[in-house]
Amino acid sequence: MPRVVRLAVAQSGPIQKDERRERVVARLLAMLKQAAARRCHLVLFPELALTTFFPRYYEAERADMDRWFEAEMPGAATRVLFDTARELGIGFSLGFAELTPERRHFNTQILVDAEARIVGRYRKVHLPGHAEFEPQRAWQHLEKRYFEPGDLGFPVWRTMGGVMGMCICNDRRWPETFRVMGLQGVELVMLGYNTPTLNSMKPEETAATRMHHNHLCMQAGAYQNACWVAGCAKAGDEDGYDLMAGSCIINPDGEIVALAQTSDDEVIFHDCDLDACAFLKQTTFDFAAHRRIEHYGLISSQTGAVPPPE
Ligand code: CDV
Repeated sequence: MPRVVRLAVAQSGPIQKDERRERVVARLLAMLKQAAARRCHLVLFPELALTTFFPRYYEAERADMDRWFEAEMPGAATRVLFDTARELGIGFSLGFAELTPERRHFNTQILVDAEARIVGRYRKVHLPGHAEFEPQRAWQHLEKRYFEPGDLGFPVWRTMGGVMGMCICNDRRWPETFRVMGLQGVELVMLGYNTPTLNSMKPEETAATRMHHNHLCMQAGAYQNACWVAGCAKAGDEDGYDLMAGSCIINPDGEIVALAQTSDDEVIFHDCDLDACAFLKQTTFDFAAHRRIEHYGLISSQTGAVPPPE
């Protein structure tokens, strides 16, 4: 029997600063129901799916940003998502800003099974941007101010018929992200993203080039680790700042098999045959047969590049 996960990627359109959680959750619910009507097993929502992309705003007092965080999951506003998913028998993966009981702040994504149990939790490891206000930027990206780096590594979970992993936005640009999950036999990696359409430090970089980077790194991650990859954008104009769309599902050959056409709420679907990972995992990317770890030491012993002396 093939192991087919019918996957929905529920791209979000923009969320404005004053949009209440309840209204956002209603939008997510509408997409969850669309996916259930198409008999999907699993729906992927974006990074920080419940709020506007608040790290673009500077706040001198960090605690004043706690209103963007969820101290409970599910909480009052999100419980309906869990209850409805359980009734419909559909799993989902959701990104949100997590405030722990110890008052730690993480950019988090969870994996929820068809019984509405949280079976996986990932906390973003690669936090882009900066911690202080930087006037030279066209807009701010203060993830390093409001979050601490994830403390859970890149785990994978055997659930919903396959081996599932997650990462978040900037993580997709780092081959290490996918390889650590590849080394655990991952078959489907789900990630959400909030990526500005333009570069705050390089105005001449085109939106097309940035979309190319977006897809390039996810396609490479899929192929080089022989797994499915799904990327879910929060897209469109948030408070005058445009986020790219381009949500997609990528097969283990690195090919895009489903692609969002709009910059708004939009659900795309694909039947992901997890057994399609096996061929490359057993041949070109049979890690046990071909990897040469005696030459990879620098990857985990050094962060910055050190060119040879002049
Ligand atoms: N949310 C993100 O992590 N965004 C980054 C941007 C700032 C480059 C990304 O890698 O898409």
